[in-house]
Amino acid sequence: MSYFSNVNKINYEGSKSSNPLAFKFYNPEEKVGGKTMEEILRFGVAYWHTFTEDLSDPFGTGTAIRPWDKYHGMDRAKARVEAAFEFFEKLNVPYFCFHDVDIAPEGDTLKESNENLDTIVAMIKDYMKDSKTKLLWNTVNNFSHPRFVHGAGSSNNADVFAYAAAKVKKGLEVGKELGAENYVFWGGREGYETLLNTDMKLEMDNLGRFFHMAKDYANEIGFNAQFLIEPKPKEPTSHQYDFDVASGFAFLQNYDLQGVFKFNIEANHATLAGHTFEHELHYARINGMLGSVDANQGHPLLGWDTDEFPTDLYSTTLAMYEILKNGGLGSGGLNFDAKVRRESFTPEDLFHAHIAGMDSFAVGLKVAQRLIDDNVLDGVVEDRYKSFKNGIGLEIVQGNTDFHKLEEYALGLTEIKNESGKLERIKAAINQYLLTTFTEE
Ligand code: XUL
Ligand code: CO
Repeated sequence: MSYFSNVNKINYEGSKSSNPLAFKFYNPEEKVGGKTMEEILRFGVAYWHTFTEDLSDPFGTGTAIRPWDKYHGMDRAKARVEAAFEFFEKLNVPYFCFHDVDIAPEGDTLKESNENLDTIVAMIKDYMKDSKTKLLWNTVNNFSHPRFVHGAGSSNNADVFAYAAAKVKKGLEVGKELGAENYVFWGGREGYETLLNTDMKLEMDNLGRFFHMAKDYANEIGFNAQFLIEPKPKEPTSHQYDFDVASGFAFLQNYDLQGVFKFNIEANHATLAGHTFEHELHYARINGMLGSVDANQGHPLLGWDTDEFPTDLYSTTLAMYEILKNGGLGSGGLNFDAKVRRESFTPEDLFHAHIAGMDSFAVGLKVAQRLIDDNVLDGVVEDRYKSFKNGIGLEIVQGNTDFHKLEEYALGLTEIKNESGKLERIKAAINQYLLTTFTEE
């Protein structure tokens, strides 16, 4: 049975192709800076947005036409697995990601939910034997069900804390069973609405305990995946505990978890926090904490998590710049935590959307590699900070000075000369690289 019978395998046809079902820029075998695009970009499909999502919004019901929706319950879950592996194969993606409830429906009891999961996980494992597509990461949904109304690991209700722990325990077992390369914790409802009824210290201490127990259990069962925290500033709660990389990093240091986690950075979460995507990637990178990426983009005019497919080439370029400077993503990848718009409801739109995202990151990769090869941004930065290369600047960075010496030096200064930051010149250079990288080929 085929779920995407109108679509053949998506091939690279080059920038002149007018075939909507072909890659124009993503050529998996093409080498960029010594590695293939496939090795660097490590694209992943998000199961929830592609196979579970119905495209409903707060004002309207779902519009998605999905051939597997003619089934119900476990039959639909099984049909989704069949559709998913057909999709992975046709799109030629190396990875996928899921939450527990994306792949298998919850039962009436935890035991029944676990049994449903076992059935679907066994089926996925079977499909993975004949597929090149591997599990980038899995996670559990500890936020949708009404039991998580007050949070999970930060709930005021100890029974819910226990239930959430049991779900993560199962999630770690599933990750091990399917060879997940990472395991993700997104805060979900780990945050609060108002301090008027919240013991923030207890909630954060409990979250710290939760993560330690999760790592202990992963070690116990020999599940070596990289643990990732995915920051998000708001939505669903107004104050999420892992607001951004900086606050997440402080949390990890506070609770002695720095060596256990890296960050999974999502573009739309970065912009919701009032940062750029590249700011979050950079903050994680300079602290050795950049683990993986949820590739999407927010709508510039809307203030919520719109999870659009990434098509902004300026953003993918600056993101790929950070990723290349990081030496790649290690066990991480670029997971499309992105959904087609409500009006893009056909099964083919799922291909168009992923092709757009993959091509956009392929462009970003090639432009970023050229910016690095030609030392465009590094040269600018090096020049801008040259005052710390010798004289008093070198003494400051070497720790050889103090306020007495600095005052003495400052008193001797007759003139302070600053130089231009050359911002417009730099932006023009990036535009030049963006526009010429492909026309010159
Ligand atoms: C929510 C979000 C999640 C995580 C995984 O905004 O990004 O889908 O990626 O739980
Ligand atoms: Co995400």
